[in-house]
Amino acid sequence: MAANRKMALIALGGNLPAGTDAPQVTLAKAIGALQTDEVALRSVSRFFQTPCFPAGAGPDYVNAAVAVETALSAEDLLARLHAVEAQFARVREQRWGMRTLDLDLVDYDGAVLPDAAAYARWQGLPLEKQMQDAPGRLILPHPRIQDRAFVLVPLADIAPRWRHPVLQKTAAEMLAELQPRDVAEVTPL
Ligand code: PH2
Ligand code: MG
Ligand code: MG
Repeated sequence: MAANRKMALIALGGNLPAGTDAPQVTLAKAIGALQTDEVALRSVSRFFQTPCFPAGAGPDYVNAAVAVETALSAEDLLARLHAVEAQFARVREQRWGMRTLDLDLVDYDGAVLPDAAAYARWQGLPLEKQMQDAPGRLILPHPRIQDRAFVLVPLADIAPRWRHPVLQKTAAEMLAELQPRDVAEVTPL
């Protein structure tokens, strides 16, 4: 791999079968497919069963997280994630709709994109706006990390000391601030 490698964190999720594959099978296959000459897998979390958010909007998800080391730019890594999603039969219909595979770029080497002001706008969006408005470009770190047990539990599994570049809290600290009830619902498979 090229000398200029970056660490990235990716959240995985799925709540629909892809053909005959259950979500956990799809996730495992996707982790395999992610790896190329330019994307090296560094760690993989346990897989967790998580209640669908928003509650009642669909079947439970399987969620996980991986850390990779990559020679790709953030944009090229995102394009690669979308290509792997497409490979596993994801059809992008509805924002936050049910899906066979969702690969979200959570962190790319601590980058704040497109800039701190735009990040703050996305992070502060009320829930109903979050559901309507999809950002036209890559926002990093992922604006919802600190709110979601289904992201933070897998993340804390592989990178408890990773520090959010804007909030300046570690994954373990953000997890400790969630409602214990929400955290308890995220159960290892
Ligand atoms: N992803 C969503 C919407 N809702 N719920 C759970 N439990 N896990 C997810 O990964 C998830 C979700 C949008 O990407
Ligand atoms: Mg996504
Ligand atoms: Mg997602």
